[in-house]
Amino acid sequence: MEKTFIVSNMKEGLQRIREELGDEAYIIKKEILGENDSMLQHFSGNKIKLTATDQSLDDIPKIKKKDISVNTNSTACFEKNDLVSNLYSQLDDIKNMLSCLSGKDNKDIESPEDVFEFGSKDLNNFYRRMVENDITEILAGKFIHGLSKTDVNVVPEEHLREQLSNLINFKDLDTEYNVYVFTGEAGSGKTSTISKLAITLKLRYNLNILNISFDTYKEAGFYQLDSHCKVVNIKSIKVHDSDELIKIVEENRKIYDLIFIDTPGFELDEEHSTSFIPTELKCKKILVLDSNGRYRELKEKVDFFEKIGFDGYSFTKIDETFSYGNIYNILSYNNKPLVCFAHGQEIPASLIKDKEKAIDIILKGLC
Ligand SMILES: Nc1nc2c(ncn2[C@@H]2O[C@H](COP(=O)(O)OP(=O)(O)O)[C@@H](O)[C@H]2O)c(=O)[nH]1
Ligand SMILES: [Mg+2]
Repeated sequence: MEKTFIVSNMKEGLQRIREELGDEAYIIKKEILGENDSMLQHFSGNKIKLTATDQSLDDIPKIKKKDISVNTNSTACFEKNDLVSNLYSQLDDIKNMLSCLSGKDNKDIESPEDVFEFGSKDLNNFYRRMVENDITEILAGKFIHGLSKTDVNVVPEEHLREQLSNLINFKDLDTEYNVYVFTGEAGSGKTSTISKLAITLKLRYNLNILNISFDTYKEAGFYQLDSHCKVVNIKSIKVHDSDELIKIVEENRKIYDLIFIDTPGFELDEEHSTSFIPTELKCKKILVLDSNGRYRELKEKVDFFEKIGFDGYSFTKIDETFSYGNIYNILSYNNKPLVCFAHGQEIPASLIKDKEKAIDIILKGLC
């Protein structure tokens, strides 16, 4: 038999149910009478409507056994089960309320699994690995979407290798344009990179290289450059202002295969830094970026040096970074190529000038 009771509280309800339906009775429905059911009203003494039955458990399809595995002899447990299910429904209300407040319908919030649940498990896992290695969710998502659109048999690592291959261009630097300015923040590794690069190219291709130090802030910068490079007969000279720089470059442009120009370490808050390299100087500019740091910070640096304009990146301190994803993020940010990178303090050994080796190192850090 099923019966409805209108009571003031659960204690009264349980007592009446036991009296009328016996000790084996169960509550199958509970409603708080009044306005909408809210937590506040639950505790404010509104009337409660209880529907109970003395049928056996197996005959009650709506109620899961585990939810009401106690009988009315145990009043405390009876109330607890009821309260728990009530709390769950209150939690649902709160969740809905919060999503309304945030202006989003729950259904619109997609987790990575939802986005790619139509793809393979491998793709999902690869996406996660990319994100765990600090590749932005947007770029990782684009990558996986691109992959799922192309060929189902493409291995994600290979696709990433191909993409990196398009983002890295080490060749340009060796030949075509022969005046290179290295710019970047103080301590990013400009002077070390020039030393490594000049010595490597001299030893590997016997190129005729001139270094010009335009580091008017740090006297030691010139000696740092000169002391390493003179060992392999690379000349380094120091200039003191833009006019002298332009004069020396023009005098030597045709004599040397390559001219590398070292600059002072700019600070991002120094607006004058952006006009430091004379615009009339025909050169290519390499932004030297310390690969440590968060993507947002790196992007800020890139935006700052974009005011001067630059043609490619040299990442340094790869040996100290845990965040290889940022290299991918930055290279994808404005599609400027990576022209070389350094993974240690050793001069010249820690410079990577071999494209495949560079890709191997980045992939290893990412996958
Ligand atoms: N671990 C590590 N240290 C580096 C790397 N490149 C440069 N450094 C160190 O970073 C510091 C600043 O380098 P420096 O070339 O003087 O930077 P600059 O101020 O931009 O010219 C020095 O102590 C370098 O030895 C690198 O790839 N890895
Ligand atoms: Mg320096």
